[in-house]
Amino acid sequence: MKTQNKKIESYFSHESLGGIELSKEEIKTAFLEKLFYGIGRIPSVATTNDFYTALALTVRDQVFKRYVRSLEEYAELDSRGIAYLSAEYLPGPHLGNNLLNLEITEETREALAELDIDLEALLEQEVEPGLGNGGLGRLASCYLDSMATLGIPSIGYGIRYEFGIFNQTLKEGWQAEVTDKWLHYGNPWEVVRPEIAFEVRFGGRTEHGKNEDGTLKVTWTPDSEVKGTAYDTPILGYNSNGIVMRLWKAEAIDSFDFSAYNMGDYYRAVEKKMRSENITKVLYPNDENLSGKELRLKQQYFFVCCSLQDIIRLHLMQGRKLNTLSEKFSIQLNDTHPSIAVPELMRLLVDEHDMEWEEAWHVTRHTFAYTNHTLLPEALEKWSVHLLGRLLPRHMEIIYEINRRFLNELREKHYTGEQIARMSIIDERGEQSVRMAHLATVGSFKVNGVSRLHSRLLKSQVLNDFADLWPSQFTNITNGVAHRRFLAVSNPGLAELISEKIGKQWLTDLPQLKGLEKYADDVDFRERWMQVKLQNKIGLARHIKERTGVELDPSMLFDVHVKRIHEYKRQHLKVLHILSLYLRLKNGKGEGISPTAFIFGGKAAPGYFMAKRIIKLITSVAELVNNDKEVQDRLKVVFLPNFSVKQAQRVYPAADLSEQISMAGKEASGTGNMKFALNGALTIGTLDGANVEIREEVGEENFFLFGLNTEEVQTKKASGYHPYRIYDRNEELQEVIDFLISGELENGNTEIFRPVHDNLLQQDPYLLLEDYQSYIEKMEEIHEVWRSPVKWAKMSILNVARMGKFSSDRSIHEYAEEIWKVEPVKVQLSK
Ligand code: KOT
Repeated sequence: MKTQNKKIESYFSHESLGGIELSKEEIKTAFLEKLFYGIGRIPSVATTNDFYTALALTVRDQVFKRYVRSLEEYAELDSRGIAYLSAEYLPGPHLGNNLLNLEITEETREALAELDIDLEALLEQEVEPGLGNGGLGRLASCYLDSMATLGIPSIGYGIRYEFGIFNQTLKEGWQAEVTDKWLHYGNPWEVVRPEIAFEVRFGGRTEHGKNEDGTLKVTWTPDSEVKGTAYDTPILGYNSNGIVMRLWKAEAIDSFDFSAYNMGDYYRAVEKKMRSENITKVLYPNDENLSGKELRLKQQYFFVCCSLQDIIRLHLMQGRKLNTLSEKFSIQLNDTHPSIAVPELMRLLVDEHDMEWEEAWHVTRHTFAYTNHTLLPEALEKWSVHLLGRLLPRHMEIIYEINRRFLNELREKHYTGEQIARMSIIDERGEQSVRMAHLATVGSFKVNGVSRLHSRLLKSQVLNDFADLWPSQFTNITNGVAHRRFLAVSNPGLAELISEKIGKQWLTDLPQLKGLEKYADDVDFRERWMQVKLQNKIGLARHIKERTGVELDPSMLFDVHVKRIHEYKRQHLKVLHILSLYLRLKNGKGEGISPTAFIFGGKAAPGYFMAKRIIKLITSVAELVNNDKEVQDRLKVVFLPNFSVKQAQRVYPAADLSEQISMAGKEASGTGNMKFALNGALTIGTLDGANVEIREEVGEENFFLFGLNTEEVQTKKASGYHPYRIYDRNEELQEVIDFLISGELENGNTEIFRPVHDNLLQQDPYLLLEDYQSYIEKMEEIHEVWRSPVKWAKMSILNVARMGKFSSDRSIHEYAEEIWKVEPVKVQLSK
C-alpha cells in the first residue's frame, strides 16, 4: 500500500488485515454485520436475496483482500502482465467458486446452519452474468480462473452488457427469448471505478497536417464521444492470487446536454445520454455467425479503446516508456472480436504519443497474440470498408497503411497477384471489406488454434498463406476447463471420493487423477463411484421434473446433448437416432435398446431458422415419445430450457453418455466434451476438435468413435455427395426421414419439419445421412456396454483418471511459456 499516510499504511499491512483463514465464528459475525450494516436488514425481515447478498459481500471482502495483495506484489516486482481481451465472458455463479477458492465452504455451511440458513438455498439464489454466447465466453472465464490460480499477473477486459444472453423459454415447443435482467437485484461482486474512465470517439473526419518540426500530424475530429467506466469483478485463484475482470460500461460524457436543457428541450438532453448507453446495452446473441451490425462494431471498438488506454495508463504509471510496452505486456485477442485493437494501438502510439510508424509497428506486432476459435466461413469476421470508414475514419486509414506495407513485403518476396489478393487485409471481391482474421494475424506475433486438429486445419486452410509465410508464428494451445468449478464445486460427491483415495493435490495438479486408475478394478470403489453418479442423476431428475414436468427414472442411461444449437453440431442426428429407436420399439424390434433418457439443452441464435426448427423438432419428438404408453419406460426425451453455466454444473455430473457428434473438421475444440468426461461420462464422438486428444488420452477402448474423419469428409464433398442415394439404400433411415413429414409428430401437420427433411435429402451439408449408420451401430454397442455395469464403471473411472491434460491450468501454463513468456508471481498469503 503506497500512501503518504503512515496510519493508513499500517492498517493495510498484512499483519493488521489478519490471516487468510476464517473460522466459522468469524464468518458468522462478518455475515451478520454485512446483513446489518451492509444492506440494512435484520434477520427477521431478511429475504433469501438479502441473505445471499450479505454472504456475497462477506466473501467478496476476503476476495478483495487477496486481490489487493496480489496487485501490490505485481507492482512492486514490476512484473510482466497479460491483458486478455474478450468480447464475452461466462463466469457462472461466483459464490460457490469463491468459497472453494478460499477453502471455507464447510465453515460457511456450518456458520449459516447455526443461523438456520441453508447455504444451498443461497447458492441457488445467485443470478449468473450471462455475458457470452457459449464456448468462447466460457473459455475466457476458465482462463481467468487459471491465470489467478497460477499467479499470472493479468487483467481480463470486456464489456459490461446490461442485458446478457437472453433467457430461453419454450412456447408450444418453440424457443422464445426473454430479456436477461442479471443486474435487477444488484451485483454484489462488482465495484464501479468512476475514476477509471476513458473517452471513446466515433465518426467525423481526419486532417493531415504537419507538426512544427515538419513531421506528419493527423488529427481526428469525431462527431460523437462516449465515456467508458470500469466495473471490476475480482477473480480469485484457488488458495492463491486474485486478478480482476474489468468490464466497461458506456455512458454519456455529460449526463445532460445543458444547452438543450436550458432551451427547454428536456427530451433531446436525455436522448444523447440514452444513445451513448446503448453501446453496452445488449450482447449480440449470435454464436459463430455474424450480424455485421454497426452497433456490434461500436461495442468492439468501445471496449478495445478503453482497455488499451487503461493498459497504457498502467504502463506509464510504473514509470516506463511506451516503446517498452511489448516487454511488459502481452495482449491476447480472444478471436477477432477485439482485433480493431491493432489499428487502435497504432493510432494511440503514432497520433497521440508521437511515435514513428516503424517503431509503433514494432511495438504493436510484439504485443498482440491472436487466438482463432473457428474455421466456419460464416463466423470469420469481415467489416465493410464503408461502415468501418464511416465509424472509425482514422482506423480505416491506418488499416490501409498497414496493408500497403504488408503487400509491399509480399511483392518483395515475389508473391503472385492472386496470392496477394488472397492475403490482403482488404477483400476486394464484391463490396470491399476488412478481413479481421488477416488484420489480427498481420498484427500479432503469435496465432494459435484451440486443439491440435483445429490448429492444423487453421494452418492448412483458413490461414494457409500466412502459415507458409511465417511458419513459426503459428502454434497450438489445446483448450482446457476450470476443473475446480466443473468437478470440485459442481460434483462434490465425486470430488470427495477422489480426494479420499488420492488426496487433494488434483485441485491444483489435475494429472494427479492418474492415481485413480488402480481403483478401476476395486469392486467397492466402483460401487461407490456409480452410487455418486446415481445420486447426481436423482438430483438432475428432480430438477428436470420441476422445470419440465417430465419424470425420468434415474436408472436409465442419461444420454446428454447440451451445447449451442447449430447444424454443424448435429443435434438433429441425435433426433434421427431417437426416432429410429422409437420406430423399432413400435415395430416390436426393440430388444437391444437399454432404457434411455435423452436430455437436450442449448440456445439457438434468435435469427437462425434451422436451429430454431431443430429445437421444435426435439420438443415434438419429446411430446410424442413421452406420451406414448407403449414406449414410456424405455425412452424419455427432454429439452431442458435455458442452458447456462449454472444448469451445466447440474447436468455434467449426472451424465452417463456425452454426445460430441459434430461433423469432423467443424468443431474447433469443444470444451463441454472435457467437462463431461471429467465427470465420468463416456463419450460418443467423431474425430473432431479436442475429441481427438481426449480419445488419445483416455484410450480408444474407452471412447465410442464413429463417423468420417476430416479428410474423408473433404474427399466425400469433393467427389460429389448425394444424400438421396444413402437414403435410397437404407430402409430404416428412409422410415426415419419419412417420419419427419408424416404428420405424426405434429398433429397431422406435414409441413413443419419439411425444411429439415428437404435440407437433409437435398444438401445435407453436415453429412448426417453419411454418418447415420455408423452412429446407429455405435449406439447399439453402447447400449450393450451399459448392460454390463462393471464394464461401464471401469470405463468411467478410467476416463476421469486420464483427463489430467484438460485442465485450463495446463492451457494457461502453455500460453505463459510459449506465447506470453511470463513468469508466475505467487503472492505470500501471510498469516
Ligand atoms: C463465435 C463468433 C466468431 C468466431 C468464433 C466464435 C466462437 C467459437 N464462439 N464459440 N466458439 C467456440 O469456442 C470454443 C472455445 O475455444 C471452442 O471449444 C468451440 O469449438 C468453438 O465453437
